Amino acid sequence: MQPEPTGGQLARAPVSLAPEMRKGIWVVIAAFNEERTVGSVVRELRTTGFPNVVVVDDGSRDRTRASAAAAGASTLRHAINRGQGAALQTGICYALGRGAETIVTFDADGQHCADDVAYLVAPLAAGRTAIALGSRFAGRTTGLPPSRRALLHVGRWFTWLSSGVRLSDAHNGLRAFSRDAALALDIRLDRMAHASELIDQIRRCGLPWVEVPVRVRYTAYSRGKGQRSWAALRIATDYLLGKLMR
Ligand SMILES: Nc1nc2c(ncn2[C@@H]2O[C@H](COP(=O)(O)OP(=O)(O)OP(=O)(O)O)[C@@H](O)[C@H]2O)c(=O)[nH]1
Ligand SMILES: [Mg+2]
Repeated sequence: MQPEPTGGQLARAPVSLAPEMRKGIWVVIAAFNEERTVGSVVRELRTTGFPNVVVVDDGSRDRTRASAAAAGASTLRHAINRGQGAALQTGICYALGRGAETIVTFDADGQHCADDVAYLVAPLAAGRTAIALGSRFAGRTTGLPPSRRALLHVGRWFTWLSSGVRLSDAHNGLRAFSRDAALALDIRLDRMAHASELIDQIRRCGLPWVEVPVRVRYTAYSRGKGQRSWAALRIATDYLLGKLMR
């Protein structure tokens, strides 16, 4: 059996975040049927120095919530499966209510690396921006299937055409928001189209953003569970309908 990718290294200068800054960071994880990975994701974040983690169990049929809680996360649960956008908005509202100064969104399927969070938050800590968007194409991916890579590039062009915002990676779940930016944004598209909706809102609100190179590791598990190619059509339809109904 092939060993699972670790995410590898990225050439970049080390960053250090002041303990006060770390205390104000809340990591929000939307999770749907992720009992196999969510516990280790939460543990990795907490041992990397990010103690405040909230997992929103999005109507899972497995032990996602129990695994997250056992690993030390605060947990919330949607009684029915509503989609990643809705789960993120639930978690962001919770984190704001707990006084978060910075909010980081992070996937539950083990694709992100906890030590990328410091790199994502560093430009916010330095007062250079209000939003940092993780980019796997400015950074590094391991195990990404060619068909998925092609689709992600189509997604970038789609976002560029529809929002006028040119990103190197438009659908990366790893992002950081200042408190004020999180208060200004409001995810209304419940499912995966929220990623394009967020870019639209960032542009409309005139919020400053930067892209930050991060790693995304596709494992056999995450490839098996992740988005199917046909889902892109549904995402585009949801997004365009959302734009019409705004
Ligand atoms: N698929 C799916 N994921 C959800 C849902 N609600 C929350 N999530 C979480 O959203 C995160 C991203 O889901 P993925 O399906 O892996 O989407 P992705 O990472 O953009 O797509 P891939 O690149 O194919 O992995 C994971 O942490 C999921 O557990 C839901 O209703 N469906
Ligand atoms: Mg995934």
